[in-house]
Amino acid sequence: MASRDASPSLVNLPDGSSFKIGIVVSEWNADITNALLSGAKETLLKAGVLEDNIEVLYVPGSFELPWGARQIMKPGKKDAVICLGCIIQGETKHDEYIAAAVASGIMQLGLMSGIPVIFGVLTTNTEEQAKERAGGKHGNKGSEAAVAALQMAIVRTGDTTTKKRIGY
Ligand code: DLZ
Repeated sequence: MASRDASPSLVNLPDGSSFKIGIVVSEWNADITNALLSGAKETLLKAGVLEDNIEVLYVPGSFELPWGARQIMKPGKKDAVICLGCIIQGETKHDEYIAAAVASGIMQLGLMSGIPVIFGVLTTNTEEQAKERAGGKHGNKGSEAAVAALQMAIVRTGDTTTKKRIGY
């Protein structure tokens, strides 16, 4: 299975105390996306991000995530935006169309705005696989998205001396 060298729970968690983070959450498969949201918020708070500096916006489905991200980032007001969704394969190819559009939209928005937009969208074959990645045996991808957001916020500031925390 593809993975990073170390689980985000083991790497040094960046200091997020100066950051403002937006989180956009899809309401489709809400039990999964709310678990991703819990993981993301928990990680941001552990990194020192202030609760008041975490803004959450719900959108109807994953297809609307790029629009929501554009809405929440209000140029200059966010250091990173996290998109959380869960697209599960069905009888038709809807999952492929939605996932491709969301990935492309998120990438374009990040490049155009200069604000990192993080892809925290599960694209699984089954609900069981999604549960395993939303606090199950494969960890919580919302938490991993939060770590990516913090890392990218630091890269964006160009401040590579930002203090690191050890574990969490
Ligand atoms: C319509 C739809 C379907 C069939 N499946 C999903 C899904 O698995 N995950 C998800 O996040 N959203 C799904 N949607 C909703 C679309 O993302 C979108 O909200 C609607 O097509 C309205 O634009």
